[in-house]
Amino acid sequence: MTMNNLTNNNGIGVDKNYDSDFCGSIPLHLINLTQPHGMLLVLDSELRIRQISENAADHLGIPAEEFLEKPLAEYVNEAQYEELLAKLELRNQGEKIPFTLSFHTSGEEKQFTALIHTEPAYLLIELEEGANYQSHTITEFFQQIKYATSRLKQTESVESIARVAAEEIKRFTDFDKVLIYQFDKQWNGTVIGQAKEDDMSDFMGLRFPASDIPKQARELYFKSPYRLIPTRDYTPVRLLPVINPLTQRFTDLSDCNLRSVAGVHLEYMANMGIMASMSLPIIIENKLWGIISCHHKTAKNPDFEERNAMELLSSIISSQLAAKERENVISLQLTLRSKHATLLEQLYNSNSFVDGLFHGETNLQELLSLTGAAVSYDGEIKTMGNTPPIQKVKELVSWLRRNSTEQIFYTHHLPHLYPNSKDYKNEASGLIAIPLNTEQGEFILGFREETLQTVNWGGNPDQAIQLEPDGKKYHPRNSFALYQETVKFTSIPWLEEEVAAAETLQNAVMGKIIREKF
Ligand code: BLA
Repeated sequence: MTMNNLTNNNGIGVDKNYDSDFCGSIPLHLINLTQPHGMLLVLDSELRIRQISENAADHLGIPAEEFLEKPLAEYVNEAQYEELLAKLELRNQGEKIPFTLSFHTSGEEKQFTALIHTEPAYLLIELEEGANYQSHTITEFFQQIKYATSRLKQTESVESIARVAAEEIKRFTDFDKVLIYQFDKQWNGTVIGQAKEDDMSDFMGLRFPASDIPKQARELYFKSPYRLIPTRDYTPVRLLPVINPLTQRFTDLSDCNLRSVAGVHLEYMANMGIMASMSLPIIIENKLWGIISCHHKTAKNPDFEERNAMELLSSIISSQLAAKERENVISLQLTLRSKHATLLEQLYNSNSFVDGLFHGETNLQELLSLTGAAVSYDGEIKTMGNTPPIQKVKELVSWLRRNSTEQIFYTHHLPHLYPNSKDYKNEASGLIAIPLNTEQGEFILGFREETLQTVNWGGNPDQAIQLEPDGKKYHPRNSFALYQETVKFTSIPWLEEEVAAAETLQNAVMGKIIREKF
């Protein structure tokens, strides 16, 4: 495997933190507003209606106020009500329970898909019209998911999983565009898989700044398996009464599907030229690895079964990606371990540890994918490959001595931390310093050359937040057209596994030094 397999999306060189506190502090959960494609009911422990979304009349033909303080049992199918009670008996706190609920309010029975959220002080019921169980058969779904899974299993790399995942979700849902979006360490993200209609703009390979999906929005993916906005063109619906009488606060809508959307994001969707959007998390080892983002030019509201199937697909995709990443790590570890074993043997059989590191079947440069290396030991500097001039290495060693501890120090943008090194960026934009004796200025130094990288942003990230002159109103950027940034003074980043290999090497060399000395 080449190193690039693991590093091409590691956010090389993007030093600027685009994770905006400003966007991150927009409250999403205490907004007291819902989207109108469903209704929200807040019930007390006796299942009386204590708060209701004002659009009740649109869905049930009776003004919202009339429902307040009434028992839910008064309006719904009796058998279903009994079933609901039984389900509530078995519930776990925080669990969402989906089922069908029929209301008889306007002379006829109207079927809703209901989702119950249990909170300590109350129950939330979200109701959406049109439980359309006839539209798909279970067999149809099962076949489609089975087909998608078998295609995913045949893939060879993270990139091909992303491509197949986008294709399969698009085929399954008919969204106009489906994107697989991977976060980097700084929460910027890159589109690594795409399937789209021809007239949709091409986002493949584009990077988007962290502020586009701020922290609190990212965290909600741990509470809700998807975020669905069937249309951005809607009038938000208020809850009646405004304050939840059971808590004397606004009702927390964190994990409600119907939660109304932050204005800035609705504008963002308009700027992207889409009307509907749905996103699902890719969670690996309890971390948000990425999202599956689906766009549609016109309004679109996948039904409950479709959403459930998408949830299932997204977890299958997550586990395929997790397995592939794990495989990549193991294969890199194996390569490093085998080089390491050879190097250790060489080290022990050589006259001096420097000889052992520099000469033989393998060497330090190969082990850590360096473009140059130096050893500062016993008052002398020895080098291999392309390195800064000896005098400069000496100065670098003094800097390290003043600033570093006994721990391994590594950076893939040395010139940002130590501006004097700009002169030799071609040899050492990346540095790994393995201390042997920091006080004496004894180090093994690994260098990586500058790797100029072009980052393709979806719109200028420095213009991601547009503040109006009043300093209060703000907008998202209005162009997602390619904006290229050339990142200078950086090398290919160091992988965790390489740093671990450097640590093992440090111990081995220390052992060798002790034996050389005594
Ligand atoms: C929400 N931003 C989101 C969401 C996505 C994105 C996926 C979740 C809601 C959804 O699924 O539509 C961003 N969508 C993307 C990106 C791609 C994509 C990057 O398809 C790339 C392919 N947004 C801004 C600015 C702010 C901001 C400047 O551009 C803040 C000032 C905030 N984005 C913002 C907020 C939400 C959001 C607050 C949450 C909206 C909500 O859930 O109500």
